[in-house]
Parts: sequence; C-alpha cells; structure tokens
Amino acid sequence: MYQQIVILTGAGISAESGLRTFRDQDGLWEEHKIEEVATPEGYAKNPLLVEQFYNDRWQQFHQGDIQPNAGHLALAKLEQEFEGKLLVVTQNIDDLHERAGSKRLLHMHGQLSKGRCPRSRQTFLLKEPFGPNHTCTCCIPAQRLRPHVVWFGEMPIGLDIIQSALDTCDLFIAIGTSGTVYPAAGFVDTANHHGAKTVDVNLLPAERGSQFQYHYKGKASEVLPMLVEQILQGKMISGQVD
Ligand code: BJW
Repeated sequence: MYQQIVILTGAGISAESGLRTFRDQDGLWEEHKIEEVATPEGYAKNPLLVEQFYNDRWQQFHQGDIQPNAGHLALAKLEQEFEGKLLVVTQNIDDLHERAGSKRLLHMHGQLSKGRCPRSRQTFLLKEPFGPNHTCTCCIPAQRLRPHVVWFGEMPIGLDIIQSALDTCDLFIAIGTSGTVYPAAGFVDTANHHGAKTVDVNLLPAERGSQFQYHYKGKASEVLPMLVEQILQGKMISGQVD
C-alpha cells in the first residue's frame, strides 16, 4: 500500500520511558530559560550552566529504568518488516530508538551521547558527562567540546536528506511532537504538498486547523503497535481514535 514512509518523532514518544518533554506540564522549559540553555548565545555566556543542563539529562538518561517503550519497539519492527523505504527522523537527543533497534534513523537535533569540536565540527562519542577534560583530538590546541545538539538559531542536521525523503514519501507520521519548533513543524506541509498521507499521533486531541489529514489521539506506546500492524498488513490508515 505505501512505498516510502517518513516518521518524525518528538519528546512525547520518550515520555512513557520516563524522559521529560519540553512543553507539557512539568516539562523542561518550566524550570529552564530557553535563551539560557538552548541558544548559542546562552552557551557563550555561561557554558557551565548549559553543560550542567545536559549533564543532568545525561544522568537521567542513564538511569537503569529508562528503556525503550512499545512505541520505539513498534517503529523498529516496522523498519525490519516493511518492504519499502523508511526513514525515522527524531528531534530527540536520547538513544531510545537505537536501543529499540532502529537503524534508518536521523537525529536532526543532535545526540546527547556526543560532543562536537566547535572549530572542525567533528563529533566524539562521550562515555561520561561533560567536563573540562572533554577536548577534541582534531585541533591544536585541542578545543573544548560542546554538546552535539542543535540550539535555536542553529541549522538542524541532515535537512537535505530529510527534504528529499519528504519530497517522495507517500506516508508521513508525526509522533509526540507539539509542532512548535521549525523546520520540523513544517515537514507536514511539505509532505501534504507532495501528495502524501499525513498522520499525527499525540496524547492531545487534534488542533483545529491542523495540517494533518488524520489524527490518532492516545499514547504513542498504545497507538503505534496498532498503526504499525495496519501498515504491515497493507491496510489503509483512515481512523481517528479518540
Ligand atoms: C505524547 C505523549 C505520549 C506527550 N504519546 N504524545 C518564528 C517563526 C518560525 C520559526 C522561527 C521563528 N523564530 C525563530 C524560528 C526558528 C526556530 C523556531 O522554530 N522557533 C519557534 C520556537 C518559533 N527554530 C530554530 O531555530 C531551528 N533552526 C532553524 O530554524 O535553522 C534555520 C533554518 C532555516 C531554513 C531552513 C531550515 C532551518 C533549531 C531548533 C532547535 C530546537 N532545539 C531543541 C533543543 C535540542 C537539544 C535538547 O534536547 O536539549 O530541540 S528545543 C526542543 O524543542 C528540542 C525538541 O527537539 C524541540 C521540539 O520539541 P517536541 O519534541 O515537540 O517536544 P514538546 O515538549 O514541545 O511536545 C511534546 C508533545 O508530545 C506534546 O504535543 C504532547 O502532547 C505529546 N505527548 N506524551 C504521544 N505518551
């Protein structure tokens, strides 16, 4: 039924694994000022504060009870069994998709597990939270690594790959994202423009005037296993689940 699928995930898919979202009640932005911890200007002004923000999240991500949930696992199953093309684009910096088994995956807002040389942009895998000993091996003198994340005003990663996938996909599914941050929030328009079916999965009901053609209201961990089965069985996606 479908040949090429693009899936966009946001913080909501990891919420049921125990990671906080940004804009929900009790979200990260309730406790932190965006301009202080999620802009290059904030980092230039106070790198230690920003490193602390990411180190706190590192600690949380590495708690033993943080595991991929049924939503992540369903997407990995889709990748294994779907015969067409599939790309999962995640805005999340956690590694729960990888840990669930996803491989055709693009982290458009970076990865917490990596630091980046501010001069060469080379990335380095981190085995521990940020500290003064985290420097690059590509420059002389060695540069202090910065978090490999995309802050406001910075260019997201892999946009050319995402754009060409969106231009040719016939199914676009957004999961657990508030649609407030661009360019990710505009992907649905591109997919609609190219004639794809567009589907939103969110705990909240569909917004009036939403650009999505279909909406599934519910937890990602409950909706995705059902949606993935429908796709694998070649069934048309048509339902509004409330
Ligand atoms: C569940 C659930 C469950 C919960 N099941 N669902 C004016 C107009 C338009 C654009 C701009 C503008 N001024 C500036 C801009 C651009 C700016 C922008 O979009 N600003 C807006 C705020 C207006 N964007 C940028 O600067 C981006 N770069 C850029 O634009 O470059 C230039 C460019 C030019 C031309 C083409 C392309 C590019 C960069 C954005 C970087 C965002 N960075 C962050 C931090 C990353 C590192 C980190 O993790 O700390 O990314 S901010 C934060 O928001 C993070 C997230 O990835 C991102 C999106 O959040 P997400 O995932 O949607 O989470 P929430 O919390 O918002 O929503 C969770 C949802 O889940 C909710 O809907 C819940 O209901 C749902 N949910 N539980 C299902 N169990």
